[in-house]
Amino acid sequence: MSAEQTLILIKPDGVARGLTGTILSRVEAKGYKLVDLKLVNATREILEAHYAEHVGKPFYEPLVEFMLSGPVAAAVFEGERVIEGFRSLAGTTEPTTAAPGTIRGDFGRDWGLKVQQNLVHGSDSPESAEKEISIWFS
Ligand code: IDP
Ligand code: MG
Repeated sequence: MSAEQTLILIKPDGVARGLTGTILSRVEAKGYKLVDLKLVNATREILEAHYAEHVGKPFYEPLVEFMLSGPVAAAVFEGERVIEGFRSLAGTTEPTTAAPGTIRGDFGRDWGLKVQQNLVHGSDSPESAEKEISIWFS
């Protein structure tokens, strides 16, 4: 059986703020292995597939617009329990209350927008990871 993989995105706020290297470095320093990496200008088609579970929620359209607002760094990392491990490094969804020491807790805040700009995405299950890796790296 091959090692677990996860899809990590550095969202447009993270790339625009010059935090791409800092964020990737935290994931590498934790010990996970970088296996693929690229800068992407997402399309609506990619985002509709990636965020299908959120269609119809009040933040869905603002989320898609935000993700189209600039380049995204997409990465695949690998290692035992990397899905859970990266979500722990990222912190909770709301950056205001995400724990200090996490990526969202250290670098994120609420900007009073309809969507939380929280720097990173990480797959939440092996099924999501497989689907998301094929969406971003097909
Ligand atoms: P996650 O990124 O922590 O897994 P999800 O619930 O999958 O969170 O939501 C996807 C993204 O949508 C979040 O990262 C955040 O940018 C945005 N989002 C989620 N819930 C809300 C909300 O209640 N208000 C505004 N934006 C939200
Ligand atoms: Mg999610």
